[in-house]
Amino acid sequence: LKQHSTVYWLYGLSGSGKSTIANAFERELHKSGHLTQILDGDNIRSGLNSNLGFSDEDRAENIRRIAEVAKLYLHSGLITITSFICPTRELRLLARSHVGEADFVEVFVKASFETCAERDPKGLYAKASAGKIANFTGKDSAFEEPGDADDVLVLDTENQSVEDCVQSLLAVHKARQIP
Ligand code: GGZ
Repeated sequence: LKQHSTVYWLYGLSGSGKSTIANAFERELHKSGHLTQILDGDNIRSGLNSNLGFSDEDRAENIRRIAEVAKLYLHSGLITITSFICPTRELRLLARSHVGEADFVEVFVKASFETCAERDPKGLYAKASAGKIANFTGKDSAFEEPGDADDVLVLDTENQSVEDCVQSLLAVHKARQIP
């Protein structure tokens, strides 16, 4: 196997651009013949984790299982891209330690709560502000941005295009390939 597998751990607020970037990154990886697997709400929260909600406890269990599944894909040689809010530094550290430091790339998809609320692609921010969603991230459930010391690639979707973000990921990917 030529590719060096990696888990690209994308995280950020709902509406920050995680899925869009994950999908565009995957398309580019496919063009160069790589095998990939995206893990996101559509294939994890709807199935494996359908018994979990959005309490702190459930989010932690959600992330724990995702990290375990990501590790399985990683070890089968697939480039694995995860796309979840993963709201706390503690959860990111937990994911990193489950997957293993050497194969984990932490990617913060950065956009402010206000920007995400303006984009509101699924109408969730409107619902949350009407009090119809409990524990909504950024409103009544915390989101911690990474600290300066964290080993993290920041993709600022308020100031960078999707293409620019994908280029940053591809540069990391290229640097990680065994010559
Ligand atoms: C945040 C919620 C909530 C609450 C449902 N808070 O934009 P989306 O819709 O498709 O992505 C969000 C997704 C968040 O699930 P994660 O598994 O990524 O969260 S975590 O990592 O914190 O466990 C959103 C939807 O689920 N959603 N209720 N209360 N987002």
